[in-house]
Amino acid sequence: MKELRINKQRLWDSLMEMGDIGGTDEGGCARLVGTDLDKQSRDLFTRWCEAAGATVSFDQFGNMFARRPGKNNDLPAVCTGSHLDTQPTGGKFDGVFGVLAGVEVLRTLHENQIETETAVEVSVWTNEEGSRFQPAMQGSGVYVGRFDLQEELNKTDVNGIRLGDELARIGYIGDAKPGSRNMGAFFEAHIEQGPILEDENKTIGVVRLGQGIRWYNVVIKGRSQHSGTTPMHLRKDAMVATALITAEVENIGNRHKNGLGTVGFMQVFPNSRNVIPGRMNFSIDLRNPDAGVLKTMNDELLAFCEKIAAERDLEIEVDNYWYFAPVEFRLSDDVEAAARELGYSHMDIYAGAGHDACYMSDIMPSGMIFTPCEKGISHNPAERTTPEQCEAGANVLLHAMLKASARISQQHHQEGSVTEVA
Ligand code: HGY
Ligand code: MN
Ligand code: MN
Repeated sequence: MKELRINKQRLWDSLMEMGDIGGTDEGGCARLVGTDLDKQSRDLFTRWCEAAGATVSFDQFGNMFARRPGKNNDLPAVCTGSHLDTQPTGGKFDGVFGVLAGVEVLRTLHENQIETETAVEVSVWTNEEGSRFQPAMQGSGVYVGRFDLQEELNKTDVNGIRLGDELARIGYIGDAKPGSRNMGAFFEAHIEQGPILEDENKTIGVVRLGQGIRWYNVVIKGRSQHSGTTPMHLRKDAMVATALITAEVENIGNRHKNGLGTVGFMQVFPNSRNVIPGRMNFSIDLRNPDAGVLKTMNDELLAFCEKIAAERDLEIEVDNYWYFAPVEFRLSDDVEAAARELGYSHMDIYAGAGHDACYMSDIMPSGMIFTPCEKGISHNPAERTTPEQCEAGANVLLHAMLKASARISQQHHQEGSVTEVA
């Protein structure tokens, strides 16, 4: 088994073929959850997995599972997966590399007629990006019980379209209850989406931790008035308050070690050139690998918004509707051992982006494998990586999964029953 390797060209060709579904002129990909393009990508994933001897099913939230049986199918399966949905101006590799690395594992096992100790599964998680519908990592969050299924199916996009209706329309609402599968280990391969591996000239990132994230919806209510007749000192201008808070989000990010603060989404009402904006809706994204620092950043933000509301006599609602604490990956030693045995340069790293593996860690030991991306650019059509980097990540995934599968089986024979593989 040690000599087993994935097929680099086949993986790369699949990445390019999948990237054509929603492909953009700038070489990126725009494939939002619940769209016809999402359906096409899911259908293609299904065809590929079935051709590799797996059976594909999906649950009530559209999360997909391609299952390849092993020697003992009563044991918890070893799983991998990521997401096929992209940002509106995304690249071809964010999420998709992890899914297709999993498909390449299935193909490699199938063509070499390898019977794994446990079943192997490749999953596709609905709406990881959190762009069209919020929050991010919605599908894995529903699966592990962080979010309520119905509540999330009822989420609507900016046009009032309901996610549940879109998933039904594209034929990806299944019968299975999310969270009902017998899984014992989860790995996710993903491009780093940052510049560190490239900068350190390392091929593999052994991800030890996923950083904490806080997302906010902010609504500022002032008063719409004529821009030509309202003296400056009599205004209740929601836009200026938004600008001050946006600048403070940057200050909060800069003020704290590893602090990150972003305002990425904004709606202006009435959004007319000669009307003082009376209402603003916008997003705030705060991140930090240290839960305590992230809480301090949160407190500073809330205090600043209160100050602006009082000084400018505005109504400011700050809803911290999504939070997840930093998470340690318990299977990172398998990732490191696989990288070392395969002779790939590697280093410890932490995940700046949220990933489905962060939630899967709630219910089973998980691990992540990072591979470099050019200049660390991601969430951008210029997102690039190479066939060799994808090959390395998929080979590490294959061997980390084989290690975990053998360990689950070994534990079973020693202890009689296995619930998870730490
Ligand atoms: O927001 C994130 O970090 C991820 O891309 N959903
Ligand atoms: Mn991703
Ligand atoms: Mn992403």
